[in-house]
Amino acid sequence: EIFPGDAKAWKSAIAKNAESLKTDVDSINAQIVHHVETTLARAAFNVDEMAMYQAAALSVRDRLIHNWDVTQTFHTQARTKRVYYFSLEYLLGRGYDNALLNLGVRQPYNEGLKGLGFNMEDVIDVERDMGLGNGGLGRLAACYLDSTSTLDIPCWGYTLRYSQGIFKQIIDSSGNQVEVPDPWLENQNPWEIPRLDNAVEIKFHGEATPGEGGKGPGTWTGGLDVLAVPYDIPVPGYKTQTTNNIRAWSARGKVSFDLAKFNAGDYDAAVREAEEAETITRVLYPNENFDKGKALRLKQQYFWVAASLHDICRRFRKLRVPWSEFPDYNAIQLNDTHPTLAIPELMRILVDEEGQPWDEAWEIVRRTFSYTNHTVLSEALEKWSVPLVEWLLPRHLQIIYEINLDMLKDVEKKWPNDRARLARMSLIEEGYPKMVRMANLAVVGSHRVNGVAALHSHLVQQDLFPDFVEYLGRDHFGNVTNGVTARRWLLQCNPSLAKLITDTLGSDEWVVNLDKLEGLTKYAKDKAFQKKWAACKQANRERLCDYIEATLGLTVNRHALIDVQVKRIHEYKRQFMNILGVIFRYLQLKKMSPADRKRLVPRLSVFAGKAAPGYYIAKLIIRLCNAVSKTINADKDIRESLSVAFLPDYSVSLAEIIIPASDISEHISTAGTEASGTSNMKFALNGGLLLGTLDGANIEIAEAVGDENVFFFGHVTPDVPKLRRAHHFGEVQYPAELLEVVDAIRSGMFGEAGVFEPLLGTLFEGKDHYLVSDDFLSYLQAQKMVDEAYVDQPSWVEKTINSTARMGRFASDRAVLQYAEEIWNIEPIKIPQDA
Ligand code: B1H
Repeated sequence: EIFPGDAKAWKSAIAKNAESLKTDVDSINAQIVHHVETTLARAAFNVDEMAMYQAAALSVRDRLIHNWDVTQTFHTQARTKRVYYFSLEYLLGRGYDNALLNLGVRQPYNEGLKGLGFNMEDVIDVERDMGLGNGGLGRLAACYLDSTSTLDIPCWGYTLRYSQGIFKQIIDSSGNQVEVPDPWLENQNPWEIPRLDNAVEIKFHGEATPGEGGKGPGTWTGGLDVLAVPYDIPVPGYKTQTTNNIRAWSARGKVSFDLAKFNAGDYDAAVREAEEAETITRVLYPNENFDKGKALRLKQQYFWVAASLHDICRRFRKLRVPWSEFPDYNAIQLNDTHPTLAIPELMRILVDEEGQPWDEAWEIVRRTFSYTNHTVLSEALEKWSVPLVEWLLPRHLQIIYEINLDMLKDVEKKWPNDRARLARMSLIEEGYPKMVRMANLAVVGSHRVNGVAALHSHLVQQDLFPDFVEYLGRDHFGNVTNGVTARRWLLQCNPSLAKLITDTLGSDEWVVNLDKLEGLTKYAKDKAFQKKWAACKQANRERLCDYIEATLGLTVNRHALIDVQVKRIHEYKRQFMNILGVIFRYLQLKKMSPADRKRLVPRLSVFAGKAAPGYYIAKLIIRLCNAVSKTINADKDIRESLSVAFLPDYSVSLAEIIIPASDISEHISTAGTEASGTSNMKFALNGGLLLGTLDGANIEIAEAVGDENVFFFGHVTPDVPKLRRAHHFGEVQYPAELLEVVDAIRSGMFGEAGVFEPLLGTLFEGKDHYLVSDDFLSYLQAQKMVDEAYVDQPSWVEKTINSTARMGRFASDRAVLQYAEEIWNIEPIKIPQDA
């Protein structure tokens, strides 16, 4: 019954076809040439690097699709539970090198390409990043999918297929950020499989009626229909056949079906409507840690969760088991509040369409969902205006009100006459207009809420949801500290160090069991090993210096200590403090004699990161970095001792060059503001030391690698409120060092001074919300300690070895296993050989 027609014919054809997946060099080349000649329709003389990349990538895609098919068929037939990771962002970066490594075919591809006249690195370099995310949150989702596949945990990611991912950043001649669109699909994308036949209809607007007594089945009719077309991106695990899936929805207008309008002769109106539908997935919102409350964003969110739930429910119905068993087959992780509409949407499906009683439906919903909070910044907490929700999703608003009523009744029973508590907990915030609090909805609609680092999870419970902790109990809340995949963030981005580690440990097991790195500690003092370790760092340093020279035309001291801060530009992340520190160092150097200067550790300060297009102060920070770099890099007296590079267009692939080269990386957010951070983990894993505040995962990293191997400074979270109060009441002493730097900027040392006034203004008159002035001195002291420690190279290298060796617990494999055990209730399942 599996094969239509002759089973023998099928089996023999399948076996023949499997030969095209052989991994010897000749077979691989034959596959590549097959795609050159047929898919690309080109002749050998007409193959450039782009064409070679495309043909090679298509041959890799064939392998991925094969594994994908086997995986999905097996999971379906075994009726396994699946995890669905709902994330509006997947910052995947490039796919080619990663797939080769995970499939274990990098070596033969390398040789094969050489034979065909191409260099692997050059071919890798023509691939565009899949930039479907802003920063940490989107990259975390990508790391987690890599881990689910590697760990053989059945999992699908659900997201949107934006025509325009994160913008490309250009720096103009004044040092300003300019945003240009990134048409990432222009050269076609070999990593996606269109499933045009699996499109889903999504409805907006229309009329809704509530069910009887509020909890009965309601109705929702009329309105605008849009098509959601799925594109599947296979996610290979490392040396396993398990290949999970990211399903990305693309919006399509329904014009071809709109016969009524055609018949009425209103052709262009029909086309316009379709065009409008397509705007839903036109662009990724480029804000990070900020909620702008745009209607189109709400449309994106509903379009995405409705299509995804439709898919999941369709699959569930085929199992022919009662709806009460839905949570036994499906676990849905909400990556921040962006997919929270999935909660009322699943209620709507269960109550209105499947006739489930409300209370049972609510039980199913809560057992299915869990919610990860990624920020405590109030400006990032999502709230949607009630009139907007009512206009776009009238039935969902009714359902939200019903959920709210139920909850408030319950709270009233537990804490009678506590009006303030009801107001705080309500899913609806009073005001003009009223607002739906998505975080509150996500908390009550889930069985588990987690933060992303120990400190952050504590703040989530203490500051964000204290009432819900009392109401739902401590066990409703927890922590899963973030992690990163060692496949991309060591094996792939740092091949020389990866090889040294494998050779030293005598095995590459660390790639899937990062705790094995611990074995390196016993070589930390070994002179010969230290030498090899330092040589890897130097090679990576040179690679970054080459890149800087090629992109900025800037020649730098190739033995300088590389001090890096790369991440989204935000006031809370305090790149401002970093560049003020750079200016301070410059002023010091200017005061020194040439001989004294020579004695100081030379520095290269590297910045990179995008600012949200509408974030004026963040853009001024970028401008200041560029202005400072211009002055310093042009100063011949200083050149050997200090240079500054702002690298444009930070991305996953740029991170892969920068991270392995760093000696020091800065994670210097105001205490209590950075939920976790994940690049801190990548830097430490690659033998870089952290310069940081006691914030996010920094704290746990220090615990793991040892206090002696990090440089920490600054105030701690409990200090923050009283420091802010002091600013408010004008009771602050500004350190002379800071005022000296501010004066230097105002003097015009870095070009036209006036333009930076709004930025400098954030330091004074009660506006220093992120406490730059309070932490500046201890920041400078920490930088001094870095200089002093670096002079003793053997001890420095020992620190970096120990740091890498103790980073095992920051593997995304550990994090995903924790989710699987504590939240998803799902177990790994290996795909059998004969599947
Ligand atoms: C993080 C976001 C975020 N937290 C809103 N919150 C967005 C919020 O488009 N939006 O509306 C986009 C992103 N991103 C980051 O998540 C935290 O700041 C990091 O500290 C953390 O490491 C990362 C992953 O947990």
